[in-house]
Amino acid sequence: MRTAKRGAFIVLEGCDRSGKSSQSRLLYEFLTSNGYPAKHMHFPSRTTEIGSTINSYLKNSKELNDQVIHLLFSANRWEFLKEMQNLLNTGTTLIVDRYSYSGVAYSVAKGMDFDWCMAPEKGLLRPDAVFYLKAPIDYLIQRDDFGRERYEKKDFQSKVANVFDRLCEEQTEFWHSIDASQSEAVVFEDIRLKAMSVLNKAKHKPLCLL
Ligand code: T5A
Ligand code: NA
Repeated sequence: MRTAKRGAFIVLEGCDRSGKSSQSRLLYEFLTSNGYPAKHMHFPSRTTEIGSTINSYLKNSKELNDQVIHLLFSANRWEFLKEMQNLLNTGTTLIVDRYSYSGVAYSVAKGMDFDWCMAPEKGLLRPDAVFYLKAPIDYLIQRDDFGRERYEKKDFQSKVANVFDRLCEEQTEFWHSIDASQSEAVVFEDIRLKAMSVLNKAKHKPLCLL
């Protein structure tokens, strides 16, 4: 049976200030200006009720226990599952700034169990590619505004990086490490080339679940 060509599901991950928002915006703009249907998304999506609770937590104006905030971050992704599925199946490429891997990395960095953290992500869509923006923490903490939100502390970010490193080593078939300490333009060139290859391959592959 012939199926319509689907869009690609591309995720950008990395520590705080690694450039995910800048690079995902550049990629989205590049794709749309070259005629590829695309949508730019960001997790947490602070626009829903769950997202607004997450926002209060990140801004340190609300306290929640570690399990509760973990499940809220995950629930926030579940809120968008149907929409993401529909967009991908109708040919739109999704450029997503953070996803389940941030959910796992930040909670595991607190000392929580990896499998427990991954469990609520099961059944969400699996990305075609994860671009992991990696740079030394000492370098990232010098970027603008570092330290404003809850998790922006050097020791904690090092633990987060260890989890991302582990995920990247274990899932080499779809994780791509990107040197995020280069200039914005050089980082983007790397991402753009990799993204075009992912777009071409995704057309012929079924969507999978985590
Ligand atoms: N979180 C998130 C969880 O704990 N669980 C979850 O499930 C999820 C989804 C908020 C927090 O939530 C946690 C992780 C986070 O701690 P967020 O809303 O994505 O997550 O955080 P933001 O504050 O929006 O974004 P980040 O701090 O992660 O920054 P970005 O998006 O990585 O970086 P960006 O592009 O905004 O750039 C940061 C600064 O660096 C400069 C930019 O101009 C900017 O000033 N910059 C560069 N400078 C030099 N060279 C380059 N190549 C540069 N690229 C960017
Ligand atoms: Na941040």
